[in-house]
Amino acid sequence: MVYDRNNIFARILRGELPCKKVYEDEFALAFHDINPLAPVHVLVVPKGEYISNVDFSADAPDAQVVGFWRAVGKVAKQLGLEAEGYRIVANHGPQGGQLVFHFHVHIFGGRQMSHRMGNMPRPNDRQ
Ligand code: DGP
Repeated sequence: MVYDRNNIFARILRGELPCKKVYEDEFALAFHDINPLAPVHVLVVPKGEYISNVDFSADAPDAQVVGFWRAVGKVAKQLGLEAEGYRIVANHGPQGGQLVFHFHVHIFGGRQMSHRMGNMPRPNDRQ
């Protein structure tokens, strides 16, 4: 698969599409998910052309990997989620349910998360 420079998150990173930004530094941009699945649902995307964790973890320079994951931690802290807790998720590929093919981490918070993380989809779940 080739990275599509016109995917939605690439366009948000270039400022061509709006987002509700919560954090930005040289390594990452974080913004609210357009379809929140929890009271707090924020996406953190690296600055760079990575499709998923597959190429990000294999190919990104060390400084980018470190900077990105530090940004994820900073965002969760900034959102006030550390005390009560939060969940981070990154989907890869069709069976992972990935919809946008620019690597991103979901941060979920503000409610109790289910322990059934690997459950089968229900009929009315989005595909
Ligand atoms: P994933 O399945 O991990 O690829 O999740 C993609 C997420 O991106 C999904 O939760 C909805 C969100 N999303 C899709 N389009 C937009 C958009 O234009 N703006 C924002 N803020 N989020 C979007």
